[in-house]
Amino acid sequence: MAKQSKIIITAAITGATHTPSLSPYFPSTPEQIIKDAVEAHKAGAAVVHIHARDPKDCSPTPDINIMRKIVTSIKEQCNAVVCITTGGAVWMSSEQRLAPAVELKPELASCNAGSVNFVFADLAAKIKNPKFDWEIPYLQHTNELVFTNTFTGLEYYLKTMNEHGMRPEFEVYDVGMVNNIAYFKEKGLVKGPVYLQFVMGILGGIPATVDNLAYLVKTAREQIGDFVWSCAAAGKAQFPMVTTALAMGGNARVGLEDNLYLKPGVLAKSSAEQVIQIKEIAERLGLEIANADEAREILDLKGIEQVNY
Ligand code: KMH
Ligand code: ZN
Repeated sequence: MAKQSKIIITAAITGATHTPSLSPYFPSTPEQIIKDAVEAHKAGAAVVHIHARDPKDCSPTPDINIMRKIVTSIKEQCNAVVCITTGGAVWMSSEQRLAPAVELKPELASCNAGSVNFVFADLAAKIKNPKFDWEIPYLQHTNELVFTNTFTGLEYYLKTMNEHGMRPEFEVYDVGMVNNIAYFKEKGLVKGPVYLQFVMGILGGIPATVDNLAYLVKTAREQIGDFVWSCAAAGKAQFPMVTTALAMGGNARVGLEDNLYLKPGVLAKSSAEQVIQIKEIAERLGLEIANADEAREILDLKGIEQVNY
């Protein structure tokens, strides 16, 4: 596969981990998610990764109509590549998680490449006066849950994505998941180019270290062969890891889904602030930033005119 000429910056906007009381800048209503995504794109993010949240209480929701409203408004305001989540929240069923992507048929959709403990209970201790009653029990409950992605589920997700021309963005939380992707590639269910998002530092997954990132990339080269890759990391590991990824020839994911801070002790006022910071770092490394259409080229996406929203 030809060396990538420009790097893809992804902005993951809201996710299903952080809750509104953890930061006054956290985008947790549909309007705030739309605004943060469009600003992040204007700041240099070719791709925006989108989860839906309920306007009533800012909680993660599988509601297709809310997701449609968010991605439609983003499309009306810019030509960013929208990556719709199929991970949703840890408590959602496999069907609930996949339904928005099936209905809206985006160019890119996340595909979580295996099961993992996905624990962020310790965040609860940071909330003194919760805005909503659900926040603290929601965070603490992750101690009880497993983020389930069975082989049957993965096969169903891949067949569904292939059927609707969606490119899977494989979320890889640990090295065993590289082998899972290789297994489904062998079965002919993974169509090229293979796009890996190494999501590091989740409690339950691979720790966010440089050695581990090198190990993930090495294992993927051995098991998968050609692939495009990107790196994201939780919390304070975010910028050290995504900077390392750029130096290693990878791409970068930032955004308030993964980290609420711009630097230790300084809350980020938007995902765009993190995009601007990683863009500066990339340019100092002599790298050029791909715009949305160049990202479409690199990932061989079906095109924004082919989506169903
Ligand atoms: N919220 C996590 C449980 C995805 O977007 O596909 C999963 C997640 C991954 O955010
Ligand atoms: Zn996500």
